[in-house]
Amino acid sequence: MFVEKFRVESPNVRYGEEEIEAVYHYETTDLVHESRDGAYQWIVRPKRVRYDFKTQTRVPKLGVMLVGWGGNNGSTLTAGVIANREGISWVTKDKVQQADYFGSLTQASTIRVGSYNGEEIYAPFKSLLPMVNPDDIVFGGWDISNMNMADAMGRAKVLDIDLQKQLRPYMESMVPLPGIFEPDFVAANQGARANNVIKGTKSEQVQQIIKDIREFKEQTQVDKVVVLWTANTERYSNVIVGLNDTMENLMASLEKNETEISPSTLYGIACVLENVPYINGSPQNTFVPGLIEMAIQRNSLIGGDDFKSGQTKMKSVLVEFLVGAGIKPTSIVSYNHLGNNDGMNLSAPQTFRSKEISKSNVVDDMVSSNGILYEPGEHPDHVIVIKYVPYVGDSKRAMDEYTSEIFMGGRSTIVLHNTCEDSLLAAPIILDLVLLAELSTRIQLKEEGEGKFHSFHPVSAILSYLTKAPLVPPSTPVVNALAKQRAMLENILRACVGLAPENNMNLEYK
Ligand code: NAI
Ligand code: DG6
Repeated sequence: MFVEKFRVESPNVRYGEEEIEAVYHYETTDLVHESRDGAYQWIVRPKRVRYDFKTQTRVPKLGVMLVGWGGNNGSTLTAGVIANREGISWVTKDKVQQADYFGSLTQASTIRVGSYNGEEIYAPFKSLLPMVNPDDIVFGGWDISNMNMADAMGRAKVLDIDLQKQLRPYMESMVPLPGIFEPDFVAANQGARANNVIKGTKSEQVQQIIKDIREFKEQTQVDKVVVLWTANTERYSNVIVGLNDTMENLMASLEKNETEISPSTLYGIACVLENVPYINGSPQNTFVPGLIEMAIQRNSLIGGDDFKSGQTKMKSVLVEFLVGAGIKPTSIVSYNHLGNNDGMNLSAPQTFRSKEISKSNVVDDMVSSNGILYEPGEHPDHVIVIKYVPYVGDSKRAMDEYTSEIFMGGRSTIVLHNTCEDSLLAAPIILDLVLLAELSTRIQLKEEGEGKFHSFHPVSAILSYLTKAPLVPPSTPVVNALAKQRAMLENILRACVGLAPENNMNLEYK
């Protein structure tokens, strides 16, 4: 059964005018490795830690500034939100289609709130805590191409033409601000697009981005801004001692106009200086150590890397299932071909390499979780291939072959073929990233014994479900398994209203 909303009644929860306050008992374990009777053994000690959470209930008017606004993802997301806001429907060859938010975790998925008369009761994910309604987001941003958003939507060739015609009047006057461009960081084939660029030194470019954010806030009268990179995949920047390894060195390099600071890092510096959340939807190492240090010092939210849309989501589900079932994946081969501008940019070896890295690491935690199947250091063969095939446009083809060892030396091979519309998968993920980033800045917590409330760690691991290579605070384990990532996010939001984590035990029926 489905309910639209619910409210928790408990001595541990108080819904106030300004805040929801909750006391939550975190059940966890302490592990000790100690010598007893001459032999080392692991001791596990269950422990219970009290946490207090408070969540501001006033939902701000949110501005979202996209870097690469005029690209396929940026134009598709903007169009999709306007279509939802205006209640637009359009005619396809099959039916009259209504605008929706399918593919968004916050807008189109549910959580289980309990059972009633033997029936499971579900409510929208977004009903857990007050969240920004995506229809109310004000969009803006930068692009190195000066095309207005209506034409950009046409260039992307993603949305049905009847829908595009209805959206044009809303989007024609939206024009991206000039962006920071450095040809060396992207494929040479992207240069032809760059007719809208910020001139000057790197330091001046950062100042311009800060000015743009302030002016956007002023003009749109939004309360908060989130900035998200959905521009071209860049090559990795070199991490060099003295250049970008510490905050101090990064800022000194900025003043020296060092060429190795990438555009995505420059936008990041501007956002951190301005205390505006900044999320990286592409695979490159935007968050060099110096920028991470700076975000931590200034307590400014950063999140990334690389939207997790199709193939990688499937991979993190499938490999978790196989390894969790005691089956040993030994070879994983993933092919993609696509024909959009992203595909064209990825046809250069250095940008492909960034994507290869973020697509390759996603099975590491699952493999290392099972010492019965894998020797220390052993890893399945894992190959990533991406080819540019202009004709298929945004309709990406993803083909995967998983070979595994099963009982008694047997082999099992699973082959998947997915035809998917790349930007229609990515747009709702962008929405979730900005909505959850905004929400997480309204949550404060304190652990038993801590005097003061504080915000979540600025390196936002709670966004992991949405990214291929989750950026996590230093010395934090990276979790790629999709079900665990979703459970982490859902359970943290449940804790904010004093609800126990979803444990699926159903003991009341046992
Ligand atoms: P796109 O190529 O259509 O759009 C990128 C836009 O960024 C272009 O309009 C370009 O002019 C602009 N741009 C390039 N450099 C810029 C800069 N320095 N400053 C401002 N604007 C700049 O690409 P698409 O399909 O929208 O993808 C965007 C990014 O998202 C890519 O890096 C892609 O790898 C990543 N991504 C996409 C996924 C998907 O399913 N669509 C999934 C995972 C990641
Ligand atoms: C080719 O892989 C193009 C990419 O930008 C992908 O579309 C994107 O990284 C999505 O990857 P995945 O693995 O999440 O489907």
